[in-house]
Amino acid sequence: MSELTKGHHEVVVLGAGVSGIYQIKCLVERGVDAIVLEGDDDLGGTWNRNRYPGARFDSESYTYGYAFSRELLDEWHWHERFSGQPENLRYLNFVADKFDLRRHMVFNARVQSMAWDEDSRTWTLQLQDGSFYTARMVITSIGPLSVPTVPNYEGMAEFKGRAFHTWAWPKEPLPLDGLRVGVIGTGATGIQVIADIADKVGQLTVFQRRPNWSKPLRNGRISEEEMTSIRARYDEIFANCSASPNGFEHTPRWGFWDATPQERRALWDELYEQPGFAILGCNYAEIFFDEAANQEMSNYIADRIRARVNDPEVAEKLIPTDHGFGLQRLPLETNYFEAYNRDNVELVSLAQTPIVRFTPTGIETTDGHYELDVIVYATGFDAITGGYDRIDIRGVNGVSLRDKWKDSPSTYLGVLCHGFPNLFMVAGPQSASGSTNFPRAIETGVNWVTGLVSHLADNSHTRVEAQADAEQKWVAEVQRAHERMLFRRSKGWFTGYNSNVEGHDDGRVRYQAYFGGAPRYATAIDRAVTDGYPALDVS
Ligand code: NA7
Repeated sequence: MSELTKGHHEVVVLGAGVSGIYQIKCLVERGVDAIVLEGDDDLGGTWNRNRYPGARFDSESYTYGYAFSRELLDEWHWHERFSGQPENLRYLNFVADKFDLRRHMVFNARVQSMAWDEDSRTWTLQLQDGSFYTARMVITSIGPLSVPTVPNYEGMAEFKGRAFHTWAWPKEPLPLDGLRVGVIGTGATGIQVIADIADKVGQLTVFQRRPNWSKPLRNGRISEEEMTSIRARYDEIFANCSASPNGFEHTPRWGFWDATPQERRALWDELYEQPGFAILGCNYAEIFFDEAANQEMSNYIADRIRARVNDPEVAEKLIPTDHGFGLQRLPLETNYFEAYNRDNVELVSLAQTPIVRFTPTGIETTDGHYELDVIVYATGFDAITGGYDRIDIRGVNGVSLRDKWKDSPSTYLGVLCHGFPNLFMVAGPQSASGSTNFPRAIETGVNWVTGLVSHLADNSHTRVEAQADAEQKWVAEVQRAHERMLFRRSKGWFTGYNSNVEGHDDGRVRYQAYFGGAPRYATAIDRAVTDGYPALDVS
């Protein structure tokens, strides 16, 4: 072994976020020789990085937490229905400490390349510091939203104030009172941060390229008593989540056209008051498939926005016209629209007055110059495939995964990839995780991968690879599920559109996530096991 070789393990897990924490727990409790390599200096992934004000779940906390341990469910008290970043990170640390998982994690260990060696049937992973690990198997739990993207405007480097992406919000306290803050981006992140800081800054300027639909989150505290009744209901909660297409406790209904307009409105009035994604999950399913149904729903939400924003011109700027309600990732908000009623908040529509350049003191649009002390990029991520593209992954015969996925990813069940033996993806492209309540899909994925690792060990196999035609069939299923839904025409990270990533901005769809629903996905991956993994070549 050279001194740069750090060691060999049966399994190396990449990433110590929500997926990696559960994955390493499953492996070590089965006695597998495994470690986690984490690029950051601590565990937590998304919840370690996204420290911007307002960062919180928009899944109900008790549906986001892990389901795997009764003891954990009994011990942990969620204090808010939609818990915030500090508590979420405390939770992940609590889990890691409870199961003594930290000792299996190596921090500041960012993998920059990995190559498959057919003779030894191992992966060699090279870290940024030049050191190496080797592993029989690699499990990637690198997160679907772990590569932030910033715009590329002229003069950005000249700006003299502070500028950072929401994902890199400083760890130390950052007082904003009295400061002139600009936020670029109005996705789920921008909407959370804007609503949170509007009353804390001197002046807030929001640079909006496209508006997003949004509705109230309806957060609230969870008392001891409520938590006791949630604990008593956990089995039911997780069963409900498993049965629903999007992994929440919501049951969709059909019958849009059987109801009268008044009945539809009455339902929407009720759903608008409900917390979380009920407005998607309990709505008429027709709104996702039928343009006229979606238009009526969109008109309803547009009226809600108009009723909340005092200035009618500002209200119109906040109402999307290029996509219908629920046809992009729906952000949830708390007093977001009311923020625009404040005297210290200004909305700049980049569709009407685009950014020309950054200057040392702010941002210049075609309409004028905005003096700023701080610029916040809430400009999103190279979603789902970005984490994979950042690692030079070479499979059989040195083929590059980045090249294979150049136009669109292709996987078997979102877990394996033909030409890349012994590489398993948790919450990977074309799994259900991108389109459902994330941790629910993660647990399904981790359990499946753990089962396969055990199966290989039990049968003394050292190599597994998905067959090419099985992969093609899964890609066809991913495309089928995608094409039947109205959002197939929307921009945004669901469809792989990202103006800040070269090659992802040309309007072509990248089939990045599986939209067939959590139950259908679970059936597909369960069947692979009960049929004895017929689509996998093992030896
Ligand atoms: P999103 O949803 O991808 O939103 C990014 C926002 O930034 C969106 O409003 C973009 O406008 C805007 N954007 C991106 N690039 C630019 C440039 N160059 N100029 C101006 N505006 C720009 O990312 P989020 O972080 O909000 O959410 C990602 C997920 O994280 C979210 O779904 C949660 O699950 C957590 P556009 O709409 O593209 O015109």
